[in-house]
Amino acid sequence: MDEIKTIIEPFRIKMVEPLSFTTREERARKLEEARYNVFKLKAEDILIDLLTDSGTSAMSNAQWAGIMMGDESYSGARSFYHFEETVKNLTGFKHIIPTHQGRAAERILFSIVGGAGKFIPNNTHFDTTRANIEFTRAEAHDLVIEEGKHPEVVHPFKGNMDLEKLQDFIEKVGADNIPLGMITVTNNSGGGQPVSMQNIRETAAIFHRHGIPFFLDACRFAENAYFIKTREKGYENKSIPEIVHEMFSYADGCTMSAKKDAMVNIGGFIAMNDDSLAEACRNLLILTEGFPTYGGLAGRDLEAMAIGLKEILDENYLKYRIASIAYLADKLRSGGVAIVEPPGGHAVFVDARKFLPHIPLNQYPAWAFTNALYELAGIRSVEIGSVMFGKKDGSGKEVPAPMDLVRLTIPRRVYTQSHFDYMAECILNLYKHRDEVKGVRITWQPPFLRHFTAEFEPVK
Ligand code: PM9
Repeated sequence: MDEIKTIIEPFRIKMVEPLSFTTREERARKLEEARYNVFKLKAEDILIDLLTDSGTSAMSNAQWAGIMMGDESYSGARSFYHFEETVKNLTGFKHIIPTHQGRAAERILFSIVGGAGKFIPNNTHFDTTRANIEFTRAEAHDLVIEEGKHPEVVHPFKGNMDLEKLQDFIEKVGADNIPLGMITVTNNSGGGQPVSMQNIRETAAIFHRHGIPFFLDACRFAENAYFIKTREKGYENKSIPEIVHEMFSYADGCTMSAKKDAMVNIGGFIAMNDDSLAEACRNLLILTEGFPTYGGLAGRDLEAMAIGLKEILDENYLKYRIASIAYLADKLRSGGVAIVEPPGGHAVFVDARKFLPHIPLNQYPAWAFTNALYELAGIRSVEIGSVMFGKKDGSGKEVPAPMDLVRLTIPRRVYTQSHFDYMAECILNLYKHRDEVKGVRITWQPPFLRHFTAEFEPVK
C-alpha cells in the first residue's frame, strides 16, 4: 500500500451556518458606506472572514454539550472546578484565575507588577499586552531575534528571544526594575512564529538567574508545541501534552486568551505559582471581573474552555491546522505572492509592499489590499501595517511602520479546503490585476487605535 498523503479536516460537520453572497457592485457600495474601512463592514456582508482567529472558532459537539451542562452558581460552581483541574493538569501551575479574555488577565497582572520605572521584556508584545503595560507607565520591550524581523528570512523558530539582547537589557535597566519577563507563543505580532523549547528553557534560565519571574503569553501554546514536535530535534517522538507540560514547566505563570487555542468564543485566564501574587490578582479580579470562581464568565463558558483545552492537544487536529495554513501559503507563494516565511501557526501574512509596489507608503498599500480583496471576493483580511502602527515624528510627519503586511487569519475548524482554494484563487486573481488597485487617503481619524474607526477614500 502507498502511504496516504492527503491530510483531511479531522471533523465532520453536523451543523452549518450559511454564507451570504453579494455581488461585486454591492460590495463596492458597502465598502464606500463603510468609508473604506473593513472593520466597519457588517459581518453579514462578508463571505469569508479572515479578520481574526480570536473567538471565531467552531466549537465541537462536546463543547456545546458542555455549554448545556454549565453550572451557573455564583460561587464554587462545578464548571469552575472542571476548568481549574484542566488548566492545572495542562500547565502544572498552582493558582488558576479565570478572566473574561486575554487583555483582562493582562490588565490585572500589570496593574499589580507594572508602574513607572518598570520594564517588561518579551519576544514581541501583542498590542493589548503592550497597551496594558504602558497604561501603568511601565515600559514594554521587544527582543525577538533579528531573523524574526525580516519577512523573507526562513528560520524554524522566528519567534525566539534574542538571548544576548535579553542579557544586555537586564544589565542595562537592572533586574530590580523588571518585575517579570515574558515570551509570547506563538509570536503573533511577528507572524505567528514559534519559539523553540531550547529558547524557552534558556530564556527562563536567564530570568531566573536574575531572580525575575518568567511568564508565557500562552494564547497559541498548542500550535507552538506542534512546531516544536515537527521542527526541534529530540521532540519528534514526544506527545503534544508532554511538550506542552515541558513548555509550561520553565515558567512561573502565564496569561491566556482562551479565544485562541481553547477554541471558545470568549474566555481567558491568569495562572501562577506565587501565592501572594495570586492573592493580589484575585483581589483585583473581584473588584472588576467577578468572583474568583467565575472571573467575568458564565459557568457554561468555563465548561467550554475546559473541553476546548483538552481537544486542542489532539495531534491530528494540530497536523491539519498547521497544514491548512501551509496549504494556503504554498498556493500564494507559487503564484508569486511574497509572504512572511515560513508561514506561522494561525495566519498567512502577505507582504503588501511587494504585492502593490506602485502604491506609495503614505497611501497605505496593505490597507488598499484589504479593500481590494473585499471588493473582489467578499474576503475580509486585516492590515498589520502603517495605519495600525504608523507613528508621527517630532515635526508631526507620519513615519510608516517597519512593514506593511496583510494578515489572512484562519479561524479554527471553520473553513474547508474549498474555502482555502477560493481564498488562494481570489488573491492570485487580485495579484494579476494589482496595477488597478489604488492607494487610500485618510479623511478622518481618532486620536488612538485609529485602524478600528478611521475613514478613508481611494486616491484618484
Ligand atoms: N489577539 C488577534 O486578532 C485579537 C484582538 S485584536 C483584533 O490576534 C496575544 C498574543 C494575542 C491577543 C489577541 C491577546 C489579547 C493577547 N496576546 O483579545 O483580549 O494574540 O482575548 O487577547 C487578537 P484578547
